[in-house]
Amino acid sequence: MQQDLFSLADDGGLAPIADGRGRRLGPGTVLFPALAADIAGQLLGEIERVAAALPFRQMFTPGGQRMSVAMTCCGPLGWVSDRAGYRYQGTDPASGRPWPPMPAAFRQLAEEAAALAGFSGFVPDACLINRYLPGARMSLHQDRDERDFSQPIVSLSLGLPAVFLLGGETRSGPRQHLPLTNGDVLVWGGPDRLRYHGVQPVAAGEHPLTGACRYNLTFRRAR
Ligand code: MD3
Ligand code: FE
Repeated sequence: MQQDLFSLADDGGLAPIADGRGRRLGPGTVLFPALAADIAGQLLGEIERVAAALPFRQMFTPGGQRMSVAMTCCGPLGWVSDRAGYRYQGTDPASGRPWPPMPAAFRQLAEEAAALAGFSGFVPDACLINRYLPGARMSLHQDRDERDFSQPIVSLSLGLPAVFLLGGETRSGPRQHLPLTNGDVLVWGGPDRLRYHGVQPVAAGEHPLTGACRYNLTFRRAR
């Protein structure tokens, strides 16, 4: 598997990989600090174009709770949550129309980061864009609506910082607290693909690029 390309650290992690830009956080998890910082402005422009076509909205959990994070999607498939459950589908349920196309700069970044982490050949078919205003959070969960868990997920953070929680394979148990800041790219797959994770409430603040806002993009292979 691709995992063989990884250089496992003797110190239990944090070994530089892929020409020194990445830091290993787990057997299948690599953080690339500020990898996208130089193109953050361009990426934000693309987010604004997607959101002009499909505005951010707060979805509801199957249990009927409104999520604090607002979302939009782009690419062939989008993720939907409502009373019927969680799923990927090819059209926006509100409009019945296809999702906005995935900007080339998004797909390029996702594919490059995945390859740097050892997942060459990753081609995302869905991009979920989460918007966190101060106070918004994401409770501990697994990402398991995708068909093939051998495919990694790539995440990009923009704007205000947040504390990311990285747990294990069960909901209980210890969690790593990991600050994510503007331009950070995180790739996880292989044995880490089903780890529980979440985001602590975003603190109020002002970011020069995004204002009082954090964005997180996740690139997935849903089907
Ligand atoms: C490492 N988003 O959309 S992405 C989500 O910041 C989601 O908006 C978060 O969780 C956000 O489903 C976190 C970073 C992430 C996500 C899942 C992981 C890192 C992970 C699972 C295992 C290991
Ligand atoms: Fe998640």
